[in-house]
This record gives sequence, C-alpha cells and structure tokens, in this order.
Amino acid sequence: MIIGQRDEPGMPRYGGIATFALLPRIEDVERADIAVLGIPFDAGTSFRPGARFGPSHIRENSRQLHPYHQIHDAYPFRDLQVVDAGDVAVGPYDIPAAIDDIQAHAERLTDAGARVVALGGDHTVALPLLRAAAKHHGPLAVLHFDAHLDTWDVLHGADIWHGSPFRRAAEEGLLDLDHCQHVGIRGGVYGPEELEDDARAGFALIRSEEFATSSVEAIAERVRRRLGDRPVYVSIDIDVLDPAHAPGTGTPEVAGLSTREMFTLLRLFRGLDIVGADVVEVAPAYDHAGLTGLAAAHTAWELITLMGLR
Ligand SMILES: [Mn+2]
Repeated sequence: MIIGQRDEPGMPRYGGIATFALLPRIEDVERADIAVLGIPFDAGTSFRPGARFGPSHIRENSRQLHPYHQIHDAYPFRDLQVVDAGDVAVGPYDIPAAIDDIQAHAERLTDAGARVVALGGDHTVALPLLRAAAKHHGPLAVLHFDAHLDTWDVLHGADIWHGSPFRRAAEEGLLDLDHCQHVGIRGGVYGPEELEDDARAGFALIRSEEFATSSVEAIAERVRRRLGDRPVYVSIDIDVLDPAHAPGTGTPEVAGLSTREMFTLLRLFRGLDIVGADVVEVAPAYDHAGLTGLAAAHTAWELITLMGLR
C-alpha cells in the first residue's frame, strides 16, 4: 500500500509539522521508491554561508505541492512511494568525515532500493551522492544546472569543497565522460583554461545566454542527445536561476534562468532514466518571501514526477 500526502481532517496545508510535500516520514512506511533526504551541510561553501538551513526551508516551502501534475497528467505521490527520509546527521567541522557520513546514509537508502532526491546543503554534497548512485548504476550521465562549472580543483587547501564535486567525481570514474551536460553556466571564471579543464571532466556546456537566442525545445533536444540513454543523475544548484527568481543562495550570479525557462525545460525530459538527484545551495538567510525555497521545492517535485514517469 502506498501512503501519499497527509490527509488529516481539519488540518490546513500551513498547519502541522512540515515533511517534504506533507509526505510520510520514512519510519511510517514499509519501503520507499523515492527518498527525499535533507543534507544540512555547508562547510564547503566558498562565499556566503547558510545552505545548512536549506532542507528545513525547502520543506516549509513545499506545503503547497499538490498531488496532480497538470503537464504530465501524473500523480507522482500515488504511483510510487515517496517519503521524507529526514536529514543526514552530519557535523560542520570535518569535510572528509561529513562526505563519508553523507555517502553512508545515501547508500543505506539506495541499497534498500530507493532513489534519493537530496535537498542541500551546499554543492559539496553531490560528490558522496554521486558515489552512492554510481555504486548501483556505474558511470553516470550528469545533467547539471548551475551558474558555475563546479569542476575546479583545490581552494584554500581543500580538494573537496562546493566548487569541486564534478572534478573529483570525474577523477573517481563516477561520470560517463561522453554524456555529461551543464545548463545555465555564466560568471565566476578566472580564465579560459578553466573551461578547458571543465571539458576534460566530461561536460558539454549550455550557457545561460542561450536561453535568449535558442528555443527551450532546441535546448532540450541538445541535452537529450548528449545524455543518450544512460542512467542520469540530475544536480540542480538553485543559483542557476536568476537572483530575481532565487536570491537565497550562497554565490548568486546575474543574468540567470527564469523559473519558467527552467520548468519548461525540465518538463521536456519525460522518459529520462533519472536514478538520483539533488537540489542544492538554498541559503534561507538571503531569501525573500520564500522565493528560493518555493523554487527549490517545486524543482524537487518536478524531478520526482519525472522519476515516476519512467
Ligand atoms: Mn554549484
């Protein structure tokens, strides 16, 4: 039996304790197909801290997620058991230990047959999540939405930080180097050699500006060709959105995607074999009126819906 969203007589959506989308907690079900997992960790952040508070903010802003998806004619919480798996117990001081703890928690879920949709946390968390997903599926095609490349090397002596997860993942053989794709890149590069490094890490690149010169359909077609029929891991840094749409993030960059552009694109990915996903870099202290939390909650809902359509 699948348990869907909370249905407590007389309780409004804004009342009660917020699990993601008012879904059951993992303790309340026998098994899970999709586990939404919070990762309150931001020790890998290079600029504005605060993404450790992302998971609870996204949950609070997920109360208005409804059961029916109009575009896909789908009920994502009816056909699969989707649960809130709570947060990883992860400390703030030791990045390598935190990475191990996140990987171990994600692997407990994937070993039990669930696909993980993680709520960050800063982008460092993608590395242990990719390790857990690749353990079951082999090298992954990564669809990465971000203003930044995140294939940088060492910063301030740290080789694992929120700008390096995809470089480390490529080195560890977690990525299928012919099938990874960035979407929304702009800003924050020291020189063209960083773009050459990035290509060696396996990524083709679609810049933010291309959404002004190319149709979303044409962009979706390029992405699909790049990903092929590989198992796909989707990693969405909320800073891919313009700061007007998602101000609550650690390293905002001007001239990003609108929520409408991103959601139009995501809705064209029906049929992708999404084996894991994350939505990261939501830092509520810089958010206004829940804009970023709402964008992140609905992004996770879109990904969960796509997973159920496969
Ligand atoms: Mn990022």
